[in-house]
Amino acid sequence: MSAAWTALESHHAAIANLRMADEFANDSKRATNFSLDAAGLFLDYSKNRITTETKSLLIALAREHGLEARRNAMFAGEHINTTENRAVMHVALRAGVGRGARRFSVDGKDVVPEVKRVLEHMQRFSHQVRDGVWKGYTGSAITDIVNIGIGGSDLGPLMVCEALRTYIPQGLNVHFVSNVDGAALDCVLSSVDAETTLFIVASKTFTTQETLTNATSARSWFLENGGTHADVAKHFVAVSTNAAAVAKFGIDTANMFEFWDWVGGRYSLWSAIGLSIAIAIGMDAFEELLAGANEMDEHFATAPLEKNMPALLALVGVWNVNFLGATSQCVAPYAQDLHRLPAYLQQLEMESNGKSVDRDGKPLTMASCPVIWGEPGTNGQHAFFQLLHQGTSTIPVDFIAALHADSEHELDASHHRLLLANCFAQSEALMVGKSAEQVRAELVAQRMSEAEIAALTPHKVFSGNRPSNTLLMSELTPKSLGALIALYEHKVFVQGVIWNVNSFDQWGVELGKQLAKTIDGELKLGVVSGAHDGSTVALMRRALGK
Ligand code: G6Q
Repeated sequence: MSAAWTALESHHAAIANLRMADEFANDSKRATNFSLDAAGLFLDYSKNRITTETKSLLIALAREHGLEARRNAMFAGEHINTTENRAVMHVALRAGVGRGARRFSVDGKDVVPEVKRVLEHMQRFSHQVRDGVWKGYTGSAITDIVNIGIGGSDLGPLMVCEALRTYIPQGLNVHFVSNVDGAALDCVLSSVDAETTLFIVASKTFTTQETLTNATSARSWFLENGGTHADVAKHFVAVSTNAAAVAKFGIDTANMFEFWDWVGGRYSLWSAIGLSIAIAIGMDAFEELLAGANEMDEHFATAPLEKNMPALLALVGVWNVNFLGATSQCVAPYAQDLHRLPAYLQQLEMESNGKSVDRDGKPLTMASCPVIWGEPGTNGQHAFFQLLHQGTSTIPVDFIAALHADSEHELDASHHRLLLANCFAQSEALMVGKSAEQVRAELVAQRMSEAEIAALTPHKVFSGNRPSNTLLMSELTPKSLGALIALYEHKVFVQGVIWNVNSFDQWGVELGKQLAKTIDGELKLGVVSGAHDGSTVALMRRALGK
C-alpha cells in the first residue's frame, strides 16, 4: 500500500466516530468548504464522513498515484488503453465545438478536423430529416427514427433523448431497440410505418450479434411492408468504424457516419453514435451538449485537484468504498427526465472500473468499483429508500436535481418545489437521522403508553450519519446534461487511476458472448454436445424439448 493509503487508514481509525451533524454544528463554513461550482454544476459533498484532513489525504493519494500525469496522458492521446493498445480521446469529440486552443492528436495526427467533418455530415443529414427534405420511398417525410444498437451504442443516446425529450419536435418519434429478444423490435415495428421510418444501425464494430440480428429483421420487415431493395438506402443508415461490414450488410457507405477506435463504446454518445440525438433534439442542441461536456473537460484538465469537481467526486467515492466499506452507490436523479441516467452510469462505471486486476495484470489488493444503481426520486422514496435510511449497510447516494423546471413545460410551480423539497429532505434525513430521545418525545406527545413506546422506539430510530452528495444545475438543458455526463466520465477516470485499473477495456463481457455463440449453434442444430456442465446441458435440453 502507498504511504498516502496507509495515512488514510490511520486517519480513518482516528475519525471512526465522526458524526457529520456535529461537524456541521461546529463549523458554520462546512457546507461552503465542501462544495464547488464548475461548468454550470454545483456539487455539495459536505454530507460525507470527511474532515479537511480527509480531503488533504485523499488529494495526496491522487497525487501519489500520478493523477495529473495520467490525466494529461489521456488528453495528449497516449495509448492509455493498454490491453487494446488504443488512445482514449472522447474529449476530442467535444473539442469540435470548443473554443479552446488545445490540440487533440492521436499518433501524431490532429483528430479535430476529422471530428468536425463528421459533425458536418451529421448536421446536413439531421437537417434533411428534420426539415422533411430526406424522403422515404413513397416521397413522405420521416416521422420515426429507430436506433438499433446495444450497450454503448444504445444507453447513451437513449438516456439523452429521454432527458431532453422536451427538445424533440412534435411529430418526430425516436425509438431504441437493443435487446435481441424479438419483443423489443416487435414492439417498435408494430407502432411505425415503413414509409416514414428511418433505421439507424449503430455499431462500432458492426459485428455485434444482437444488433445485426435486429437490423436484419428490421430490413426484412421493411421489405415485407412495401419497401424494395433499392429503397433500403433511404431507410437504413449506419454508424460504425467498420465500413466493409456496413457495405456487406447492404447499407450504402455514403450513408455511413464514422467514428474511430479511440472512442470507447460507453464514451461514444458524443460521436456519430449520437446521430439519433442530433436528429431528435436538433444539431444546435447536440452541439450545446458537446459544449457542456467540453466545459467540464477544460475544468478537469486545468483546475487544481483541491477545486476539481470530477477529482473530488471520485475521491469521496474512494473514501466511501475503500475506507467506509460501501459496496454500492445509489444514484437518485430528482428529475423524471433523467430516469435512464442510473442505467447509463451503471455501464459507464461498472464496465469501466469493475475490474479485479491492475494495469499490470496483478490482482487488486483493494475493492474497486461498487455496484451502481438507482431510480428517480421521488419514486425511490416509496420503494427502496427504507433500506438507505435503516438498512444494515451504508450506501452513499448521489442526489441530482435541477433548480428550475423546464420553463416552457412548467406545470404548476408547486410540482417542482415539492420535488426539490423532497430531494433536500432525503439527504438531510440520511445525515441527521432521528435519535431514540427524539422518537420517544414524539411518542410521548402522541400519548402512547410506556410499553408501547419501548416496543416502537427501536423501529423508529434513524441512525443517520449516512453519506450523500448533492449535484445541482440551474435547469436540465443540453449544456448542463453534457457537463453532468462528462463529470461522471472523469470521475470514473480518476477512480480508475486510484484503483490502478484500465478503465477503458471490457474483457469481462467476452466469455458470455463466446459461449452464447456455441450454444446458439447447437440449439440451431437441435443437438447438445457434451462440452457443457450438467446444468447447462439440462437447460439446453429443456429448450429443445428433449
Ligand atoms: C462499451 C462496450 C459495449 C459496446 C456494445 C456494442 O464500452 O464496448 O457496451 O458498446 O457491445 O458494441 P458495438 O457498438 O460494436 O455494436
